[in-house]
Amino acid sequence: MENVCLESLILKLHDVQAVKFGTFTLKSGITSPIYFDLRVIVSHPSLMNQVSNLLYQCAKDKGLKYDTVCGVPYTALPLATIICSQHEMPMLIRRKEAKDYGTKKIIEGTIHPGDTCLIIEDVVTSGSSVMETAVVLQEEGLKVTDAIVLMDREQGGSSILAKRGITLHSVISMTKLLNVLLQAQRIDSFTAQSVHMFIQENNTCKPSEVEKDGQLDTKKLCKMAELSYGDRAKLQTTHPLATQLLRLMEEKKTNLCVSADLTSCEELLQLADSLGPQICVLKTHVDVLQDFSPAFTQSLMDLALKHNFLIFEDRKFADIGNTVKHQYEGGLYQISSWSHIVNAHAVSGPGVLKGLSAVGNPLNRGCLLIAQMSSQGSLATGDYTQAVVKMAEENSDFVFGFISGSKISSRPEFLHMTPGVQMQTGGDDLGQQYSSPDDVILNKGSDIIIVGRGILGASDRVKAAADYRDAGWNAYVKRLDRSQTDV
Ligand code: S5P
Repeated sequence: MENVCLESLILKLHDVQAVKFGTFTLKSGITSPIYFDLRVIVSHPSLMNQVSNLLYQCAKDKGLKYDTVCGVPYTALPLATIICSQHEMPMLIRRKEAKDYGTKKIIEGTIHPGDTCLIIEDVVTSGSSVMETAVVLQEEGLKVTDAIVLMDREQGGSSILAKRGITLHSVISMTKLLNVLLQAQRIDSFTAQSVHMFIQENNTCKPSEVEKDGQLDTKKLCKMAELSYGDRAKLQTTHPLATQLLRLMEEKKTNLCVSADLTSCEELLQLADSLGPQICVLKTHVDVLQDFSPAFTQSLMDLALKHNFLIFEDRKFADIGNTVKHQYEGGLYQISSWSHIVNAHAVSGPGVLKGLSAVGNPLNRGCLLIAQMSSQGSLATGDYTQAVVKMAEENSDFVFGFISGSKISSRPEFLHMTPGVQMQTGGDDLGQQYSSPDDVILNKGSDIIIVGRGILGASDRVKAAADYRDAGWNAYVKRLDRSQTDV
């Protein structure tokens, strides 16, 4: 196949946004740095022709012999149509659902049992869609031995299909796609690397794991390995503070962080004592306390020990290294002496972490980088968020996670903590935006919900905290269950 032809196709696919880079939450809840939406190409006729020609050419180059063609619904359907029309070949259409009236047929077209049918598909991840189509065709007596796909995400689909006797041929490999876009400076090497890493880490479709009674279990086709909090605590790469946190979350069965935004030390300590058993982290804004004293921090540390939670001073450091070092260690609050966790903006560059870690590392403290914010119009999005992830990876001796709206790193050693959480979604009149615990944990793949006014504003704070704790934990359990059954 002509290399030039492939390169121009890859660039055109990028032009029309059939391939996108950023932070995308997949159906499985997993966050991916790359997303394919080949459906858009139906609006670009010359691209449709080019893709169809390449698919046809691929089958020809491989010397495939077939009698009929079937496109996996829906995107590959028009592609198969073009191929069959241009080369005057018979085609079959697979319905997604059998008609509930009339013939109840699931395959449209004239079926000649014993004929060989070539399957056409746009993108393959686990191979489950190709397999579903193959099974339907085989049930009608057709032979299916090969499938041609435009893009193979290289996440195990081809080995799954091979197990079933179907050879997958791809026009574009992930490696080729990334190389062409990198060379054309459409993406930078960091993006290419993070996609490579994501593919490697999520290549969990192992044929041996999806066999049941010698048969492939389609339900378990693509097990997106989701580790429990407890298992993540055991990883060698996990920061010691994150290990401690993950362990206590597993033990106490809570992923709730209460944001104790109160102005009186006594009230805050009472809150910490009453909610202590329900929470994994207590977050403070120590500078809003009217009566701060060093004795308060000692009492708070005692309560953290008593109830086994961590303290997180939400200081959001954002200055040059030398300044944040002093802000963290000294001044009125001496934050480093009592707060296990702090957070920082990445806007000033890695120097902020150098300054903070010089103080925090000897004390076994850890830091969260602010990668996204819950407030309306936040500038922490897209490339900025990606750069924050990179900075975290490069400073993982001190950084163990993120403040973010969703899971933004696929590395299981990083923790994601999400603020802007309430049962009642919506917002306040100063730009805060709320998501539900279910949405944050189950759909967005975050690890910890941070709840302030959702609990503080309730008439019974203990009961409200119990409700948030249940909601957060149930969503996590659901997510784990789902990862065992996702295709
Ligand atoms: O993006 C952010 C980051 C943080 S740390 N959005 C936030 O709301 N926060 C903090 O989370 C905020 O400073 C406040 O302490 C808490 C949210 O409080 P709530 O009352 O709106 O739940």
